[in-house]
Amino acid sequence: MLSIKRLSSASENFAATLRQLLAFDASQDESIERATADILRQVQEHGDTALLDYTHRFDRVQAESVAALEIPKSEWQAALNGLPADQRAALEAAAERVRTYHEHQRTQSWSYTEADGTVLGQKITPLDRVGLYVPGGKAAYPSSVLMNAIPAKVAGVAEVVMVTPTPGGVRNPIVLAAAAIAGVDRAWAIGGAQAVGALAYGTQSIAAVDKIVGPGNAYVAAAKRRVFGTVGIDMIAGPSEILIIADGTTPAHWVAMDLFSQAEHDELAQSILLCPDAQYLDEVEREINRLLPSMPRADIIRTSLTNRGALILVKDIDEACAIANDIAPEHLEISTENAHAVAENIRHAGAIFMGRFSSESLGDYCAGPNHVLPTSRTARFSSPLGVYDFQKRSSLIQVSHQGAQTLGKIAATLAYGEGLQAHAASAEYRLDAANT
Ligand code: HSO
Ligand code: ZN
Repeated sequence: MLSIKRLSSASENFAATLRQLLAFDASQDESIERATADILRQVQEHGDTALLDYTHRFDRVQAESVAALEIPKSEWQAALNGLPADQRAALEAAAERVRTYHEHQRTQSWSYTEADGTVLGQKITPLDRVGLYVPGGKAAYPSSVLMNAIPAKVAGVAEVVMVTPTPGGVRNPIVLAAAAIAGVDRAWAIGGAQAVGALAYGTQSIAAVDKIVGPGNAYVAAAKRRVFGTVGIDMIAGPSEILIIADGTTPAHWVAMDLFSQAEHDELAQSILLCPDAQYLDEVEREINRLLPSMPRADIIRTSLTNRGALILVKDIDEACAIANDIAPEHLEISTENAHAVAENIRHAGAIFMGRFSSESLGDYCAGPNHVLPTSRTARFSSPLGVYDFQKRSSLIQVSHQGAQTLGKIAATLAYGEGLQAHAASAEYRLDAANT
């Protein structure tokens, strides 16, 4: 039997208990910090040599040059051709849907002209070069390659390069196939903090990028944090989360499996169910216990649900929405009648899945929206990864002769107020009065 917490919003200490449940120790490990700082310094100072060294040491891959670690396009193509037909078709269908969705996110440059002829606007430009980190081993998700690379390509990024560790030299063919489908431009078999350093600072063989995206282990996360500022980064993702609001109309085993679908990612993942019907919560708990033994990742699911999961009895769906807004989950499933109307009350969630047929797993792979989402309550202020993360904005200012008269006086007055004589003079030079 699995002991998942049963809570009730009516209990006196509910608020404190919920806080405790959500708390997640994000403190950085000192030894990882030190090791990462050292690796980054070595890569910055010694470039290719350091990269080769670490790749030998950590991945047991001995290469003569960084060029030899580049994974040639022919190998990606072979990986794609070697996929079972259904895998390939599914990857291609997912990529197509993700592309179509993200095409809706493209923003346009804009400008407007004032009465005196002054033109003001905003120009959108894609980033030049983006680096995509893809973890090796268990957490190498081809779906994440699509979710990271496609929005960059839709944004118009000229060069998307991928790095991925290949411990023991073993390359993941589905990751390579996904890179081919997503339109990644180049890839190297390197990983860890050293790969992040190579992307951030550039080496003799690898040109520096402007932004690094993609998930990674604690060393990769620490390295991304450290290089932020030299390059942009997407986010430091925490463990996956799912929150389900149910009214009892969805089959209980569907909901149980949805909770599992996040829990199976890792022991720290968080799966929570909110429902106003105690009997339905009992039913879901029974289904959890019935289904668990059949899951290949039962151990991970059990740990995650026991330590961080909960089935919570709420007063009604309105209260469930209020609690959901407080939790600000990465994924919210509204498994109720009239889910669309319920969603009107949701302000904070990375992705909102409405209705019993919208399982999070469909969103993880192929619905179209991105599966890189804000975790650990950051949905209060941040958004899914999107095309906008690969574009930037420049302000446009073209002041007319007439505009310079009005603006010149305002600017000069403010500049004198700030004690900045050169600012004032440069505005005043452009006043007609100054030139008569
Ligand atoms: N649910 C994960 C993404 C993913 N799921 C990849 C399966 N593969 C993000 O929280
Ligand atoms: Zn998932």
